[in-house]
Amino acid sequence: MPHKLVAAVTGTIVLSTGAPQAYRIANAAPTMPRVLEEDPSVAEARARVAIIMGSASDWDVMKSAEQMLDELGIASDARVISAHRTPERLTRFLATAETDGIEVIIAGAGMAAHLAGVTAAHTILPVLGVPLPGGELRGFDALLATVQMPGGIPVATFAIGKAGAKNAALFAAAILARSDDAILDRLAKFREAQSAAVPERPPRD
Ligand code: AIR
Repeated sequence: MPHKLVAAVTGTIVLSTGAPQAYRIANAAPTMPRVLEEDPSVAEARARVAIIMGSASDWDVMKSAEQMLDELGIASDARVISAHRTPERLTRFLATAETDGIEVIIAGAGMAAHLAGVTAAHTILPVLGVPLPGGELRGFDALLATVQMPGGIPVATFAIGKAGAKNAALFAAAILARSDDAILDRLAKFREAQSAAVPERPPRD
């Protein structure tokens, strides 16, 4: 059954840093083209999910999280924050994240990936860790660094790379959907569309 497009909007939000950030709500059906139109009425919308990553070089993978959240109509805020190279930026961000309206943090890093763990140490917001294939070990190092948290400070750890970034976004949506029926509805539609897009039989030449 074909899926209806859900109307989409775009606008601008000002985050706590004062930096304007693009804000999009797209259709929930992933196979459908997006419909975007200006709607100043959403200008007050604030990011509910933060996407942080250890390096700008991680963006090619971590943008999969932003894209998935966009498809589900969830505003997000993406930042480069390194637990090692910019530790003060991390503590500054975490000091106000919750009061700024952030409800879930997705943290992606490669190599000695301490970002998700250190983030979880500073907040009781749910932290979703995405190990990234940035180094010689192609993400196995980051996977172990992210998943092997000592008891008491949890990080929900996802697959290495783009699949992990996408699933972290879906998991963030599932968390928000517990208290947001609109997101619950879009998540259900996403699952439906995903199932409908799987062919019954393999392609033959
Ligand atoms: N990284 C940056 N600071 C701490 C860590 N673990 C990670 C980044 C990236 C990798 O180191 O998340 O995946 C390589 O970063 P770069 O900037 O050298 O490309």
